[in-house]
Amino acid sequence: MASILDRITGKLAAQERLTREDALELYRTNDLLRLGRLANQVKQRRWGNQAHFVLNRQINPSNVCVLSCKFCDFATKRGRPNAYEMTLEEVVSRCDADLREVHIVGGLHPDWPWSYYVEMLKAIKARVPQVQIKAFTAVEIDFFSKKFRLTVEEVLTQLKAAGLDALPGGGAEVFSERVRKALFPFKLGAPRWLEIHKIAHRLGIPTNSTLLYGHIETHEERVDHMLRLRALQDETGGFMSFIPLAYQVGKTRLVERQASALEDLKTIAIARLLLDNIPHIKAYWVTIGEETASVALNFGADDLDGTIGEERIMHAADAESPIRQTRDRLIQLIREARCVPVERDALYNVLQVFENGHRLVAAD
Ligand code: V47
Repeated sequence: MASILDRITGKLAAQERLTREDALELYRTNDLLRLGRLANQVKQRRWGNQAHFVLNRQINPSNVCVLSCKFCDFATKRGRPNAYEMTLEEVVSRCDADLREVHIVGGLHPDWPWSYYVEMLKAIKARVPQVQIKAFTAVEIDFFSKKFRLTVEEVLTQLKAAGLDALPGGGAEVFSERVRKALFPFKLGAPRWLEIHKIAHRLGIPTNSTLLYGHIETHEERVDHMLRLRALQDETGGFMSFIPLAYQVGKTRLVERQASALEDLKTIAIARLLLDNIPHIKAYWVTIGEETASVALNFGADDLDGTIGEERIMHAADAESPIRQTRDRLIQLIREARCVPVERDALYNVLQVFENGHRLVAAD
């Protein structure tokens, strides 16, 4: 009898779409290397040997949040010793001219006015006009809409006019009502997260997508999550990338230990095979570590994210990756994976290709 991997090989050759059952069977396979090879073939067809990275910096303006999600070590309440709030000047001062992307996400702050967010984007664009701004998850957009009595369209239109280039993929967690009720009952659910991304796509704002895995979710819930993203992408085509985020145990300790490298690689490979309409699969080194991220470049991933600069959400949960990662280190990791480093911007425009130690292509 043909193995699942024989069957999937046939399906890929015939350009047939993978089903829910296919993906679940792939999670059950022990043949990790053959699964990785299949996913890598799909990656190669799209991107050849190239692997992307971006010079970026994360800015988390405040960890004060009205929510208390059970997986999150980052959020806190005002007045607690670890609470912090950045002024606009503090946010803007972190935007260096050599960056290509700033990635801004924060807690749902109970008191900040709408003008704080709009002025933040305007001030960043005034200081570093060439830096693209990827800011505010669907959770924040939903919060702004309710708090400031604006429609989602109005929120996004005003942010876009102020300088927003893209939305990050955070806040999706797992699209399972069971998991939502158990871990983040006061956070928006799947229909609203998907609706906000759909509106963003309609307004010409590209977005990313994520999955938080390695806690109490099942393989079925992971696969269903990916299939809902695939269905929306069929409608809009607005997702740039999918980023599986490995849950960091930290102090929330929903499980004893982080998902294994084997689970990380399987999830990345299955995502590449199932999400046939999402261009990029990101191996986010902050959560899975540099080594697994580098291996993942031969298991379906084509992107390592970026230099990050200063990341607080995962590091609040004790992520072990070093907090600063230089461009040279990313290039080295990509080369060790026998891939060609490609520097991109937030929207995946190619800026430079580093072939054989040399820069080959420079964008205008
Ligand atoms: O939504 C929170 C997750 C997300 C933990 O769009 C945790 O390019 C693991 O979405 N362990 C925010 N994950 C980060 C995010 C992201 C990261 C990198 C790139 C992009 C992109 C988006 O972080 C949250 C939540 O799902 N998160 N706590 C934790 N303990």
